Amino acid sequence: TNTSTYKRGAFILFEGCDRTGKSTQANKLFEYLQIKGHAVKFWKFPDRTTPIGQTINAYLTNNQELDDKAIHLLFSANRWECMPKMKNLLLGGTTIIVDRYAYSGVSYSASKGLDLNWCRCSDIGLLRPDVIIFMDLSTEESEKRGGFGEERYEKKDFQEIVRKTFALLKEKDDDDSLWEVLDAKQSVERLHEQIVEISLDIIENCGQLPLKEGLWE
Ligand code: FDM
Ligand code: MG
Repeated sequence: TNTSTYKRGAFILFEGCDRTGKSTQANKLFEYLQIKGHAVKFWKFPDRTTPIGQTINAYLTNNQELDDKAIHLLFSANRWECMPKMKNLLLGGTTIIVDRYAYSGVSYSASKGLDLNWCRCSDIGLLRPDVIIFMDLSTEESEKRGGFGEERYEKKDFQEIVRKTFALLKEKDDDDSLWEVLDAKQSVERLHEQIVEISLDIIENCGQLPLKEGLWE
């Protein structure tokens, strides 16, 4: 029998287009794990609290214009600046639930016409998620959910392209088994049940494995 009690935390990532229920489900999972006594933390990208994040916020709220490549690199830098903290949490046994990451980074930027492989470069080497919970919803359905907001990118035609780019990214991913694609049209409760099952399994099984570094390497 294994007498070791040490377990690292799991890196559970939520990805998908706008209005697919990512934040709702990520928060529900966070509350569930907290109540069950897990050490858990919630992280959202972009992290708008840092100086880089504040520039990203100004861009997203249409208060600042930036070259497509420049803003792409800022989104990426915003992840890199969080790596030391995230790494320490995971090594310390805390599970992190992350709302968006490099997959959004590449999908949104490439959907503007930037080269997909160029877009991946700046995120190579980041921590790897243990699972990607991909909330999949047709753009018609997401639009029905009270409509898109006022931020840059929150437009039906653009979201349509982003959804296709996400699909392409999954198809090209060597780590295809990381992806759990969920039909986001299901009820909040039904989705939550599936996400809890997936997450408990990941938390249980990744604990003894070393931290996964080197995204897309
Ligand atoms: N977004 C998010 C990007 O374009 N690149 C990135 O690297 C990340 C993390 O920012 F439209 C886009 C996706 C979305 C916007 O995200 C803000 P939220 O989750 O809707 O706040
Ligand atoms: Mg949004």
